[in-house]
Amino acid sequence: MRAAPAPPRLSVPAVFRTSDILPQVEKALAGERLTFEDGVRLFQSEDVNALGWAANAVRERLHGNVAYYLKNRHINYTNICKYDCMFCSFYRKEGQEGAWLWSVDQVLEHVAPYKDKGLSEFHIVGGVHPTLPFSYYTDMLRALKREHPGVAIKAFTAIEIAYLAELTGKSLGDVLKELKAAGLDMVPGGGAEVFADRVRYKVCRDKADADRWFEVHETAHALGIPTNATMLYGHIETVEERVDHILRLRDLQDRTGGLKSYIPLAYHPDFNRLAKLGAPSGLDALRNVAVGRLLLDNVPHIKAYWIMLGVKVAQLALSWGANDIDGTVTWERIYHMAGAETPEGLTEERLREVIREAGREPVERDAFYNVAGSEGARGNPS
Ligand code: V47
Repeated sequence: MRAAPAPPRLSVPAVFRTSDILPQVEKALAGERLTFEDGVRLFQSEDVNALGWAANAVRERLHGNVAYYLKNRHINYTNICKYDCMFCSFYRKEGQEGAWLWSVDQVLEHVAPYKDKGLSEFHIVGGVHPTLPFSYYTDMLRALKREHPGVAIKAFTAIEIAYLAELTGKSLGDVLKELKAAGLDMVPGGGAEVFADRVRYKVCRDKADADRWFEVHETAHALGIPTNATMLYGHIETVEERVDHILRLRDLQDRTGGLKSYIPLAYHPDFNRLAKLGAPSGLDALRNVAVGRLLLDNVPHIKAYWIMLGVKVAQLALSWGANDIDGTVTWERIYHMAGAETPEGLTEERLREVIREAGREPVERDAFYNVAGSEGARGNPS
């Protein structure tokens, strides 16, 4: 039998041959791992065209013209939080105006209209509630699995999970095992913020530190629970701190292989204590997507979360390294309470159109990035 032809070798277009990031672009094209210094250079370069071209070349080598989306629903079950992170507009204290906490029945009511509608995923994130018992979390998972057996549950950031270990006195492994037995399928990427101690001390000093965030994700991976990872950029972090953050994620992935996607999150400045900093630019959003793609050579999916980027920047990001746009969502609170002007959800038809308008081929996936309807896919794709 004849061997499959080797993939075509890409070469750098003439227009980029004088770029200050030519060495980094060439390394990325050759599949060589980029260093910390390379990452800093990529963030600092003015040559955004070369950066975007390189990230897109790597993206297309991995994923061709496909852009993934999924049918999902967000469940923000409470915004009551024992922490008060400076960038957050979502949290309230118990009894404060605008605070909410849903009972398990209210959670079920919230998603009841979507039963048997072909959803693939529930995305569940809340504040770190100071008085809820552990049984609330396991009851919620069990009830959702009972009512929606085909829907994968991606729930609770590492910060919520670290708190549950503190609350119960159990190990992270035991907490995660119990959550998994109750229905947890995946852990979302939130709570990562920026890993550098300097940043965390200034903007979110009370919650779990970077080491603990990694412990949660590493423990989840060891138990067969895949996770995502985020970085909240565009506030007080330096370029070096961004690169350090991304490379710590790359190290984690080398150890475990459990990360499904990386999601750079743009800081939204309305109604929180960092508001005077303003929002990062659309260009910075694209740069973060592209550098993420180039540095994270071992993470398969880079997500342009349309809720946070806005539909138009998310469309551009699909040609700057991203291969996923997230989902239909419906009723998202974390970004909308921080001034996001995107709709709170999109229909599947519109999401497919958004991807097509960006010149990409929409492909529905399940929570684990299996093509919906394919063998091995979970959820109930319609
Ligand atoms: O951890 C909070 C961020 C995160 C603001 O795993 C803010 O698929 C910007 O984790 N401006 C939660 N960001 C969201 C999250 C997420 C989102 C999309 C997909 C996935 C996934 C996970 O939101 C928090 C924090 O980093 N955040 N406030 C703000 N004002």
